[in-house]
Amino acid sequence: MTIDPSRDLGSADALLIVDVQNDFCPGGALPVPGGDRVISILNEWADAAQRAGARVYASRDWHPGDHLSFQSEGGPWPPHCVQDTAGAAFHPELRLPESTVVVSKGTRFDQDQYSAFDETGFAHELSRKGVRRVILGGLAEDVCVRASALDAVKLGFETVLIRAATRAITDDGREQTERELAEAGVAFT
Ligand code: VGL
Ligand code: ZN
Repeated sequence: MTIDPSRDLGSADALLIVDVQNDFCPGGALPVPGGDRVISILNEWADAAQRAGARVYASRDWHPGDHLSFQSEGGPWPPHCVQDTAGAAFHPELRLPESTVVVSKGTRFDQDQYSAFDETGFAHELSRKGVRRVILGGLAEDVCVRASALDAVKLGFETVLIRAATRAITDDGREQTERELAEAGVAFT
């Protein structure tokens, strides 16, 4: 599937920019290889979305300082995206339209939230705004992009991953994720 962002977007579309935060980019606490390479592409999509009347959402990983997903607490990850730190800020080159709505996740004390839909009310927001198609990109393809895309299809949204605008933590993760997403009904552009 090919979506031309300058022609094919409309008010029933939402662009979801997943976790383009300093900690997931080179130099950050949990860097995704090439993570900053997604930024210029997402900037173009965000511009086009705004011009077309499509909604723009940006999710962020937003953890309490001693989150249970951190290795120090027995979790799988180094400390990252701690609320109100520089690492948790959106990458400075990411240009979000003023109307962008932020979806915070990873705030729960009792379990991690990889998906932007996981107990955030996000699906409700999209439905309320008449959104039928979710177009997404960002970081990391094999973690939070994966979980968000799987939830989006499961919730009945037409779901499209901008393949050039996402990067995985591992090459294996990328392959496995793309196979899984395709099987689930996620389209790629
Ligand atoms: C993520 C690992 C831990 C992500 C969040 O945004 O992909 N990955 N927390
Ligand atoms: Zn996290």
